[in-house]
Amino acid sequence: MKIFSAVLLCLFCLSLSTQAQDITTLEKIGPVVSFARSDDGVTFNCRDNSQVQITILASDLIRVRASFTKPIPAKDHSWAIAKERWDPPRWSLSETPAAITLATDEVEVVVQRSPLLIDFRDARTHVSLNADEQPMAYDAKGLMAPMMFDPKADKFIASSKRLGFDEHFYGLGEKAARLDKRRSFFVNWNADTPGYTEGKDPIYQTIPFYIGLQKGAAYGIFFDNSYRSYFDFGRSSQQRVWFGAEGGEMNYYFFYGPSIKKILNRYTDLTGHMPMPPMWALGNQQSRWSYYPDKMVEEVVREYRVRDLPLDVIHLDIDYMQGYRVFTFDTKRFPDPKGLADNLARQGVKLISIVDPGVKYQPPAGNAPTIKSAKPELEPQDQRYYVFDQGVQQNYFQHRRNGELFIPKVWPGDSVFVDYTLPEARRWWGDLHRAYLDNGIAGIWNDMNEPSDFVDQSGKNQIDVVSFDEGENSTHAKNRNVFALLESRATYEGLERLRPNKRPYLITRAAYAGIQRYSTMWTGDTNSTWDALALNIPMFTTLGLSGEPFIGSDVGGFIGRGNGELLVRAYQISFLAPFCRNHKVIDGYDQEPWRFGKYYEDIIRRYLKLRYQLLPFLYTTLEEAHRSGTPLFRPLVLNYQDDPNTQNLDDEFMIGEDLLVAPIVKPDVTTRLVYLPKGTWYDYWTNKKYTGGTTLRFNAPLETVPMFVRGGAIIPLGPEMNYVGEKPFDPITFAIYPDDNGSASSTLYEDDGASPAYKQGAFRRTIVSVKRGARGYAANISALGSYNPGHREFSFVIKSVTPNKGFMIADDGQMHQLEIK
Ligand code: MIG
Repeated sequence: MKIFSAVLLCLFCLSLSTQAQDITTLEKIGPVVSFARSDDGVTFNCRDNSQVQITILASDLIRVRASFTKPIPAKDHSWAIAKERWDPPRWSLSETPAAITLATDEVEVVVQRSPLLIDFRDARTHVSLNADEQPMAYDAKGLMAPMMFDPKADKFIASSKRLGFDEHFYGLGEKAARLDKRRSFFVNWNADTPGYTEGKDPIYQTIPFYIGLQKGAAYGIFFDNSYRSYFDFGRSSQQRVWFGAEGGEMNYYFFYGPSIKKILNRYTDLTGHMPMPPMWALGNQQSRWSYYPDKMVEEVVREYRVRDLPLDVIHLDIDYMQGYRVFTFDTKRFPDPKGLADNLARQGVKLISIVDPGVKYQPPAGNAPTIKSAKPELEPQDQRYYVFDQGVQQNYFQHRRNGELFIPKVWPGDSVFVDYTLPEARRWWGDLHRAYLDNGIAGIWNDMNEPSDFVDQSGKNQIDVVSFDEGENSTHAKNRNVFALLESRATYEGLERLRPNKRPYLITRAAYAGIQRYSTMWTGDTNSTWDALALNIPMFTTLGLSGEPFIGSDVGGFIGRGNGELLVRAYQISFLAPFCRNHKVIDGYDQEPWRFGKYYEDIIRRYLKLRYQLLPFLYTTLEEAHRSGTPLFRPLVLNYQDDPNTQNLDDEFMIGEDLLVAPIVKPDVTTRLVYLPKGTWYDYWTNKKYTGGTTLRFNAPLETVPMFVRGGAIIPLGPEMNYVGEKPFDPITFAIYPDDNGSASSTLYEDDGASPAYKQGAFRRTIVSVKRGARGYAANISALGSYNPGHREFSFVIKSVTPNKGFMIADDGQMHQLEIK
């Protein structure tokens, strides 16, 4: 009997979950009965009173909105969108009895009337790029209710696309998954998932944006919906890709490439460009849960300096606070935070502090007087906690539907969360950061902002939590996934207001699309295992393909005990990641670079030093990410999308266009196969030339990560240094790797590295190109932009197995033509 009911139960569960994902059972949108044209698109009226709106934002960017059995609402708001007004390009409308077609110079949107099916085609070839497999659908009968977070909040909606036989999928932000998402299924629901392993889903972030690639042509889809969302890239059917959400609008943007870079560029225009962080953010960082008291922080920094290891940043994790009260310092552990910061600054090191969203729930004790101090963060808070007091007085904290204060449990115990959808609450939260800036803190690290809740990590404890949401007073079914985005926004805007001449630097764990406007990110609580290390590569490249260029992972892994070999191999990936920070859990074995002995430390030092030498190259590549959305840390498919060998290649990566790295992600391995795309490649260590388009075996003893430079590239390098600002970038060495015609070129981007003046053109872009002639190499140098980097020497070295002397000139920002013999 018991067994029988268990079997029954299992069958029931099975049918529930398969049914839950079977979107073919949903109600389909009705056929088109009429349509109306406007300046920038067409609104279709359907037989079931549904409406579909197709808006042309640019010739390669089309928006689709659908509203089921009712008109499209007038309200149109998204926290993700940075650019709302677009100048519609030229486009035309035509119709046949069967279909209505909107055509730009690049894309044709063919809307079949009955059933209503949308087909995006290349306007020149008329080849279909992405076509509906069934009409857009909604859950009229509540079939999806059993799997929904809050079936009362709204109705499930879905869009279904034909799956190409050789179609590949990239993106979706932070996923514990491989690069090519073909035949996989994902859920987006920001979740605190310590120790996640490959396949764990969802984890911390929601970026409902993906790129499809078939036969070298790419398109993108951004499903801008913050409800819990689903993406099925042909997992449950060989015909179908679908995406859906547990409420909100069917609202997506279609991007046409055909290049992935062009899609990322548009996606970045739409959801925002990453601002340049201060240059020191590219320096090496060290963290621990938690370094305290102040003496311990100083000791770690001293150790770095004594050992001649580069370091720019050290982090203060949650134990710097008074009983986990954000915007306070525990003055027993840190009696003089400003003094500590000044002391570290003299050694070239910045302090970053963690800030969690959970504000300790602390009604004032008795009639304790309010703290009257210009620096309440340094006063005892045990009777009254100024942040809680202010938030309650101004009604900035979230409430439950029944009007009660929402009291989740996080590090301070009973806590409250700010309603960041309220503009004045965001301003207040941002302004509170004075408490950090006044005490010498240089950057803010936002953790726990899924938001994590110890009562229940699924979010069920938050089901009736209401946010203002522009007057909608909606619940967490809609708002959970944008909580971190809005917290980051509040923080970023606060730092900008408080210190207008410095670039804010934020790090976040959770996110929604658009996060890059405010914050950089790291991949949360990884394990100190080889499997977790291997995941670094597809996770970093995937984040880059999802509009998040400034990324990294706890170097060496967060949870568990690492070892010297693992740590070295981890640095051999992260020394080129924008965010390079070693971090460790509270009860983990120490993991600073020297902890496993001199042999490992010496190798790590070499890679950290190389990172600093590569700063001119990394910074130039980062600026490209800022400007164009093309990330620094790239999968090969981004640079070689026509090469089918790169479609699922995710144990190699590239930095920018020019550097290819093939790390070792297994213990005891000292050789590996490396795929080199077509062209000429130079082994970075030996300058030996290889012809690409093939897979070759290379040696990779622990000292060596296989690394290659593209023939035709010039890599700008600076002097060795132990922190940003220790020395000027003088000389700059242009390492020249000629292609088979003897040509090479590159750009060097420079600005002041600290202020927002670059936004007004205060940068210098130096363009160097080299060509082999009869008498040697001729170099052309020219420069653009108003920034004056001061005097420095330019040195040129032609890379080859036979050493050459190269030569040097003084850079005066003028045009030069030189000969290198
Ligand atoms: O519940 O602040 O991911 O980096 O050290 C754990 C303590 C809270 C999780 C973060 C981790 C950080 C830790 N935090």
